[in-house]
Amino acid sequence: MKRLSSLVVLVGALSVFFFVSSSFAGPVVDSSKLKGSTINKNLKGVNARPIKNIKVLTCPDPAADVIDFWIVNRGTQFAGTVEIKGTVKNVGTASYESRANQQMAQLYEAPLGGAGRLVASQSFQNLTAGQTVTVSYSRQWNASSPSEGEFPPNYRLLVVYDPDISMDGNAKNDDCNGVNNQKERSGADINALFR
Ligand SMILES: [Ca+2]
Ligand SMILES: [Ca+2]
Repeated sequence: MKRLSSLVVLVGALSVFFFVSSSFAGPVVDSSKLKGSTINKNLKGVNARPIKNIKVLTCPDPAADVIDFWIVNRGTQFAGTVEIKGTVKNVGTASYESRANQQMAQLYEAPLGGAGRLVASQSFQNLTAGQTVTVSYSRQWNASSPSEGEFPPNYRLLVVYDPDISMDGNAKNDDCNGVNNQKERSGADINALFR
């Protein structure tokens, strides 16, 4: 009985196979009209195997996600108080879990051709996947001045870690992608807000 049922399954599987094969065998479309397209004959001889053992990498990945600018208070047409806000986001698929004082979001202001100076920082500790932490800085801005209007500074957002973070015995605070820990945006975009 067991053999019989196996046979039935086998015959069933074979008929599905032949049905599927035959339904692909016929000319579904006129291939001569499909210039440059992938057509059935191109797939002959392709040794398709099922993909096995796909592992999705789950790891915490705090990243310098975005720098936003806006006018807080417009004094005159071209001047006022502006806010520069950096957002650090855990763009990874796992929670970032750490101890206090091991990580920080930093915002730098760098005048054209000059050295950057730290204008704001915000420490954080844990970030679930998708969670954000922000760092903000407000200042006066004059879009018609040489130092801001003509040669606006650059803003740089950084995710900064304690130097020992990869050796502290806690894998949950090991950022799996160091490439996205820095973001830059020109203050020229602040001038654009005043136009
Ligand atoms: Ca660690
Ligand atoms: Ca990162």
